[in-house]
Amino acid sequence: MKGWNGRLLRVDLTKGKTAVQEYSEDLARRFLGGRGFAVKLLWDELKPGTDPLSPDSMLIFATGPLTGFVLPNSGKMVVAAKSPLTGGYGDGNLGTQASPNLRKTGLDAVVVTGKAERPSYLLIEDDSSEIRDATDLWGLDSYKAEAKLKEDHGRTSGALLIGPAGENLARIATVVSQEGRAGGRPGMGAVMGSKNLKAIVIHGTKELPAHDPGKLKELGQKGYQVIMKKDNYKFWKRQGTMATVEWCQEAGTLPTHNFREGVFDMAPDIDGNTMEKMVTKQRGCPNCNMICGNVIEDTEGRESELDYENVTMLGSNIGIGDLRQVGTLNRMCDELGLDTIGAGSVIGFAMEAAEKKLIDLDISWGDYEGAKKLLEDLAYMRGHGATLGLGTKAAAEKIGGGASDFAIHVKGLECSAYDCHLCPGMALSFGTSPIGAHHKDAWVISWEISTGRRAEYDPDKADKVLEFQRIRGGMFEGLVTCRFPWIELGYELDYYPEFFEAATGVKMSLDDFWALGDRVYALIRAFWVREFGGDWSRQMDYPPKRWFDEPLTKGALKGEHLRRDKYDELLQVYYDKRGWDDRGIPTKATMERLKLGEEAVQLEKYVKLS
Ligand code: PTT
Ligand code: SF4
Repeated sequence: MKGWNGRLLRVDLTKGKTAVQEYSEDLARRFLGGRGFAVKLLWDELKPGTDPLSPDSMLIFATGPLTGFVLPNSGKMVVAAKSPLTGGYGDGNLGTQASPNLRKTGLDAVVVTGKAERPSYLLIEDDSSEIRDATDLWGLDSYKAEAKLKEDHGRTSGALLIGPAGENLARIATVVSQEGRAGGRPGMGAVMGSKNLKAIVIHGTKELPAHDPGKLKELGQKGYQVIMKKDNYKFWKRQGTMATVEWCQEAGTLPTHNFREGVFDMAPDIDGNTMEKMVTKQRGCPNCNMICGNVIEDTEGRESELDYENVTMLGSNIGIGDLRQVGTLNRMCDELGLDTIGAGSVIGFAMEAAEKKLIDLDISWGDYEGAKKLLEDLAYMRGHGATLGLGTKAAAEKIGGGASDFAIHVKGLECSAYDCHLCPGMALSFGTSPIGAHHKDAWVISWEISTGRRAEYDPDKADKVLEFQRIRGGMFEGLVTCRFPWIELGYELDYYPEFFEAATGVKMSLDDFWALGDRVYALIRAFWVREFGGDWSRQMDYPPKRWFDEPLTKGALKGEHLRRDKYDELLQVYYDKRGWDDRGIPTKATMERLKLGEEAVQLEKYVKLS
């Protein structure tokens, strides 16, 4: 096999052993890499009902066949596990030096099981791998721990870490890297913490095995040039994802006060234009020429790398309109290893619960000091943080008194930063995302608004969600490269089959990639259904209750809300297009068509397939 290394590293922390394993060509061809590998390994090897925070759980770091080659934006990696936040499949995608380094050790993925007796880190250097003592790193924030590891193992190594949040099993803990990259929103940091694994340090020096290295080099060079000539390139380099604040405010979709409203009075104070005046430097992922991490100084003069989601969830969603204060909260999340979206959502939820006197917590909208304190408590799972750190859904269930009505999540994963009172397409995207309410798979909101969203529930919205899920959730999460060249600058998708063929020697058309995406989606859905059994229902594909029942009270969209019956019809259109039954479960025929016949037989042990 070219393109793929064909090997993964097995790490059993209980036994203190590591072993390299060759994997089959069938796995590569049927599941490609990244998310595809992750779900297939979890499906085959994780016993249904396993506690995600027990030693039996699996934590997977997976690259894809394009990762690490000198091609546009190929420095990404998928981190996946059964989620302790949702109880279903969970993953995230981060850009880090650890990605190309892993590939250059001759590996494509690392699968961690067991639990180390004491705090440990894993060191992978070309052909050697070793579990080392991390007692002196445990308790350190991610910046300090990474600095120490880099001091010991060199600046060219890559490190994946957890902060105190992961150590203390906060269910909204992520994996972090490079002072500002983070991935694994559905609690992947907690899974790592439950294994007593503080970090993975990777250093690789091998040549990546390309099918046609000359062609790949030529395509890569051309790719970077094409990207630089795109119309939006210069503006992107200035604002990155932060431009979204302004247009979301204009469109009335900016998450505000725990998604009660879609406009925020102080939005201009936290938008991309304000940020531009404050930027001190930019950071990004490896192999990228459109780097988008804009760094500002926070209230204490420390660096904080901003992105749209971070700024709005820790800004407008909790009523804070000072970008340096938002920068501090963002920096704290990176240090503590908390997901900014989860944290901003939980804090907004807590502010509303306090306002409604459902919890005895001294915090209110815009309360910066209160938010800082709560972030610490969330990461250390102490005080109110012990409940709120379980995530919005679980916390609301514990608090009771109607708190679930304003818990903003799907399947337990907090919503990314798009208010959907009048965006049924984006609501469907959140509803059917394979990990809970994340925008990563089908970010249809820009299309929906630009094409006149008042044709509200047209079936073409289901088509768009499906199309984006295939491209973003299927192809990009399988090849494991950043999707921003395509979605942000219009870099043509046709380049990707060319890259893939030069890397692997395998011809795949875009349609083949879509079929691959459908296969991965069906298996992820099967995983959820296997975990939830009789508790699974189509209601799990519904967006938060608030968007149906509580109309907006401000701005041009005042009075708007989602319609339940119409949403349900749109969901059915989506199911029909996917070949899933009216419970949202792939039919037997669909599974067979997608070359998941064996998996269908296994699934039938848990649920009768249509
Ligand atoms: C991603 C989610 C996002 S999505 C953001 S900002 W975004 C938040 N970032 C966080 C952060 O930072 N620190 C922190 N402690 N928590 C954070 N939580 C939030 O996590 C990220 C970019 C971005 S910025 C996006 S959209 C794109 N995402 C991609 C993706 O998912 N797949 C892919 N093939 N390419 C992508 N390119 C873009 O990458 P999750 P990063 Mg992230 C600091 O992880 O779990 O998927 O959630 O990886 O390296 O930081 O790059 O407006
Ligand atoms: Fe990373 Fe941004 Fe470059 Fe994508 S565009 S690879 S997120 S720096």
